[in-house]
Amino acid sequence: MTIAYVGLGSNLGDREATLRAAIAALPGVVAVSELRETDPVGVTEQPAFLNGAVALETDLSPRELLETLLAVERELGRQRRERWGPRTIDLDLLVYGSETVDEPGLTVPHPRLHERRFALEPLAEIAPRLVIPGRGRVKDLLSELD
Ligand code: GSY
Repeated sequence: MTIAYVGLGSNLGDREATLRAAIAALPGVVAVSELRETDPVGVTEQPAFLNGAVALETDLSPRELLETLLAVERELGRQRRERWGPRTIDLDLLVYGSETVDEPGLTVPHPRLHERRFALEPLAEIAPRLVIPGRGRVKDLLSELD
């Protein structure tokens, strides 16, 4: 079994209900962070996000877990339109144990995790001692953002 970390985000519709439904649909959840409202990063002219993170204990491979996340997003009505635009639900595979993966459509750890406060803060809450493979301790990465 591997512990994997998944980032959650929503900035359309009933954000909290959608994120809670996603958490309920994900297999093997062992920890859930607070959900926090965050200003949009990247395209700033869009509604505020609600973000969080969960830890999962899984025997799925990284690719199978990604497919599971995409299936949950589809179930919850995500339509893929603008790449950086508003979305009802976003589930990002952030970390998969100590593994690194670099394949078409799947990069783990998430390639922008180390620069995203909205992803690092909930991760630090549920896994304060987590080391992000190739990047370092989640707490150090957060303090480097200041
Ligand atoms: O995958 C990230 C989606 N996203 C977010 C987000 O989840 N939270 C915040 N605060 N800004 C964001 N910009 C994008 S794209």
